[in-house]
Amino acid sequence: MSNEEQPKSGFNLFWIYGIIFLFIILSFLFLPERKNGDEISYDKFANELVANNLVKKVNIVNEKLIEVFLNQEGQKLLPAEKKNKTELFGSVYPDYTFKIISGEKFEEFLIQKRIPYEIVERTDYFGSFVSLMLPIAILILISLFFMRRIGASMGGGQIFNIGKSKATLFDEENKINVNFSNVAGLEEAKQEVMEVVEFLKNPKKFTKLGGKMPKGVLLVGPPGTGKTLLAKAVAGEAGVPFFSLSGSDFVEMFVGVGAARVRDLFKTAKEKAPCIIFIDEIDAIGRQRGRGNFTGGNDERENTLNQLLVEMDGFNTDSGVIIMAATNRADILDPALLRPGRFDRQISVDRPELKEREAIFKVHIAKITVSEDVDIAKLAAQTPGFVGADIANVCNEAALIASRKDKDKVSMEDFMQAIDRVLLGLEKKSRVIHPEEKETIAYHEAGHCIAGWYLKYGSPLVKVTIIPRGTALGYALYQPEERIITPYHKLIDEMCVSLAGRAAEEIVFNEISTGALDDLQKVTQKAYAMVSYFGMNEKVGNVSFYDPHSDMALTKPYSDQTAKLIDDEVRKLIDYAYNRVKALLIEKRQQLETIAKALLEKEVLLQSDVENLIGPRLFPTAFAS
Ligand code: NHX
Ligand code: ZN
Repeated sequence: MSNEEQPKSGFNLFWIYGIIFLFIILSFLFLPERKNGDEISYDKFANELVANNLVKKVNIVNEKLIEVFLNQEGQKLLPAEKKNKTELFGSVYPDYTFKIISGEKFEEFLIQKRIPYEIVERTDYFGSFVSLMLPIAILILISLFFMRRIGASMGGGQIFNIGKSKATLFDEENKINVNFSNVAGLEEAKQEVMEVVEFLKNPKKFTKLGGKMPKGVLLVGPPGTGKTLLAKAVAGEAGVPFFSLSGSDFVEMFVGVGAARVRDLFKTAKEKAPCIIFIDEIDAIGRQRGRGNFTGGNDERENTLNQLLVEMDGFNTDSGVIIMAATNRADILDPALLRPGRFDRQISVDRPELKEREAIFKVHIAKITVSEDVDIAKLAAQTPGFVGADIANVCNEAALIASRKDKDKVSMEDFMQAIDRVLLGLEKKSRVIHPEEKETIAYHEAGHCIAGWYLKYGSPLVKVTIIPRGTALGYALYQPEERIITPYHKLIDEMCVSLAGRAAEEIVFNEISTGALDDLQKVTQKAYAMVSYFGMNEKVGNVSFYDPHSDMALTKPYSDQTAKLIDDEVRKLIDYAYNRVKALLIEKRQQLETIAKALLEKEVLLQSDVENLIGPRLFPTAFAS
């Protein structure tokens, strides 16, 4: 209950400050006026009061304010409610006041009229107090406001929590209900982390013989492959507390906070041992020190990293704390993190392969109602390159698509649509496209289709369509092969296929368009990779300038001549591919027309439709899944 009261009291305090502040302002505005008599004009003073001899005396206050005290004659003329109100706390209040510009001139006037006067120097204690306190009060309020904001952003109402770690703790009360049976596909990774589970369950078995267990396990793999899930499953299997946080949680705008949080995290973890600390996205703090640090403003991150290294050195292996961390780029991590005694185990969590995708599909499909026609093997084959998160997304989309159609089961067709959706974005059937543009699009896509069909290393076509989807107005979808290395000739053929859209536009309309942007980007990237990464150019030679650390734009690891050579060779390569595919399309003009016309008519052509239109593909598809 106490943690419920805390923010409340802070809230009240805030309001009390606000009320005091408001009170000061209000009293500043209203109190002085009540003390003084009604304000009159100089004209009334001179022509009515003085002329009729009603003034007893006046005070000249600070040379700018005149306080008028009436004699008994004058008092009689006052309205009833103003009479005899002059005594309050022993002080005499004036009946009238008015302001003047020059005290001296006025004195002359008074002497001339024989009116007694008194020169009063009055310090406005209240006013000066307010003008002194006002800026201070504003400052206090502003800082209070910001501190509350910062405090809130750190999950607590208090500023003092700033050095506390932000880890979420899963333990007996806040249970993890994930174990290895929930993790599909990552068979090898599971095997490796099993060792960690064994250790956490029974540390003595391993330390008895003097062996040391890993302190840190680094899970490396692309986003969405299930690194967090795997770490959770380890904790779930071992039945130990699990601290989960992200590398960016350490990073704050205040100096020293990151390091303090690391210290706090390890202190709390040791109290809960045996346990697992899981740091997601560790690259946020673990990036190599002293690199790309032009501004010099990254000291705070380095301090945090240093503290992490110190803490990992500091506790011995049988303290029972195991750190797991996840990153999608192990190559940019500071080497110090990967030394023995720190993250000395690396487990790669790769994109799932065919069989693994099948297993992942099985896990997700178990949660939805599917019809009998759903072929999990085919789904897995249709989704190369998908990670666990993508597959989860596909299954969810499929269920949503089926519900939208008021079906009671999710069918294979829904899954296929969901795959397109996840791969390419929303279909935009309602987009209005001019018939002339539609024709350009059809020939562009037909070009891609024909090139892939007649080039030896083209990938098998899945479908070609001119229905816009996502950012694309049309697309030819290929079945990527499950290959690990790519031969030179396949890269060339792929470039030709990408350039075929533009080539078709040029051949048919003798005009090119902006639509080829994506295709050209792909081709340029591929060509530069071939020449400067993969040593696939004779003149540049068998060299690779591949460096995952550097941002190429700033530090080119080669001379200007080499840069020029690379640029020239890339151009030659792209020109070659373009001319080659152009020649091919001219040769296959007949088939190009057939496909384009069919596309304009039917909008979508599947592989079988293309086969019926222009005959089967001559080359066997290698690596078909
Ligand atoms: C556009 N997109 O954004 C339209 C919607 C050649 C039939 N203008 O290669 O969709 O044209 O094989 C600024 C200027 C993207 C931003 C021009 C963003 C051009 C896809 C390219 C099909 N299929 N291209 C393809 C496609 C396009 C694009 C742009 C831009 C088209 C082509 C985009
Ligand atoms: Zn294209």
